[in-house]
Amino acid sequence: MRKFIKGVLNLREHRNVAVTGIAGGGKTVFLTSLISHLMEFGQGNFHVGRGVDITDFREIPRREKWPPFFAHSAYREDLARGRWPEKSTDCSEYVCRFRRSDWMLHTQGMSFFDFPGERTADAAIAAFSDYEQWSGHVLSHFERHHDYAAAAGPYLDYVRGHEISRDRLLHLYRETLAGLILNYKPLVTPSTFLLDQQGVPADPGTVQEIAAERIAGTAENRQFAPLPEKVCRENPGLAREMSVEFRIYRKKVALPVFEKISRAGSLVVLVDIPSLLAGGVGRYNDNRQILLDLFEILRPSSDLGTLLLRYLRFWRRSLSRVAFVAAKADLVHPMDVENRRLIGLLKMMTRRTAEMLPQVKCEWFVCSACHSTFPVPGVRRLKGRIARGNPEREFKEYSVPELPEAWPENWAPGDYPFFRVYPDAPENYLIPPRHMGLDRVFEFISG
Ligand SMILES: Nc1nc2c(ncn2[C@@H]2O[C@H](COP(=O)(O)OP(=O)(O)OP(=O)(O)O)[C@@H](O)[C@H]2O)c(=O)[nH]1
Ligand SMILES: [Mg+2]
Repeated sequence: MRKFIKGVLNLREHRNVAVTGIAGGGKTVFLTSLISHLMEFGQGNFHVGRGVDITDFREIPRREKWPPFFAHSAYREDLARGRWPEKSTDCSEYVCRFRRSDWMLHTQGMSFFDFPGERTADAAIAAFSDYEQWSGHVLSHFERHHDYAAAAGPYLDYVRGHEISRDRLLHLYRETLAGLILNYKPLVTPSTFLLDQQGVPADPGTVQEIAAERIAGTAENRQFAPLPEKVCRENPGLAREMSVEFRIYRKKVALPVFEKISRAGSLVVLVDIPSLLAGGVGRYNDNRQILLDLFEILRPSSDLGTLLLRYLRFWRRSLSRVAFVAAKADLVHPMDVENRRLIGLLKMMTRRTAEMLPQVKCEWFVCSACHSTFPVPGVRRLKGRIARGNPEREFKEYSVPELPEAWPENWAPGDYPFFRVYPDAPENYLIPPRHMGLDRVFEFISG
């Protein structure tokens, strides 16, 4: 009814969409392919509703300076040339408008927000406005998971001691973060340690080299680390200093990203299940914790929600839909899509997260935004331009592991060897990349 009235009054409908997921999860490729399909509607196997037509697609220039423009045509060119877009080093947004034949007189506007996945690790910094609460949250995550012992053990031992020096504390915390990076654990926070504010990532190296190179904050003299309550009580000066740096970081780096996400009407949560299986249980636990932290922000009563309500007069909870998406589904054998193992693993991992927002409509999808493999029928093998040992980038057949029916209790990196492939996209821009399930996700997030 509301849409009909809007249609008769020729009002415009605008939907803000935020695409989230850890670094390398597929956000930029997802958006590049989706925008190509909307732009060249009808040229790719992309269907909306019952024969809905999308016409008059227009890119809308951005008025605001931040975030910068999402460079769709450059990323589309990358795919056409057989390479993946570069990893994102800054936030960006794409705004467009188009007509839908199922919406009588009005047009649909959509904004798509993309950002560097490293920043998802700062969700807890946005969720907790209080430094000690944040400290407790991060330290308990380290303490809860035995596979953190190696990376965080020395730090946890140090903060259990009595003599705490600022420089030693920050040094040991930087070594902890360096250890997480080397173990492919995405929960590196503050995330500027991994990707700084200029978008420069950490160089490869030893724990000591990375810890010496990088900073845990916004500047050399603006660093912070989590402290247990007892240490805060015994070292009030140090705790005060850490709390000040925490708040500066929260304002400068974390809140701009998460404010944008929490203003979205639709959220796409990309989960890269092949890389979680390939990366081991630690990577899975981290990704899950990051999702829980992110949804903590989106809870009506969260600190951020209350903050936004207080400071942004016009702000109101606008999130109405969340699409959980098992991305890069073309890296899994279609047998494990048909037998619903892939979507099963996605639902198991995200069910609790979805329950945190009972007022929001959630759906689960399997998707490959740039489908770059072909199945070998009857056997668990795929054909693709496998990235390993294939300088000519030829199509090769290779084996893929069977998906487990449920998440195993424990597994190590390498137990599920999934491989990266080069993109297989038309060089002709008129024809969007091959996809699977992208149109279903679009239908849901634009609904
Ligand atoms: N096979 C396949 N690989 C994909 C697909 N989408 C992404 N990838 C792979 O995932 C990598 C990361 O994709 P991006 O879209 O850059 O990931 P992102 O989430 O934007 O990463 P950050 O910018 O680092 O946060 C790519 O370089 C590809 O190797 C897909 O649909 N199919
Ligand atoms: Mg990206």
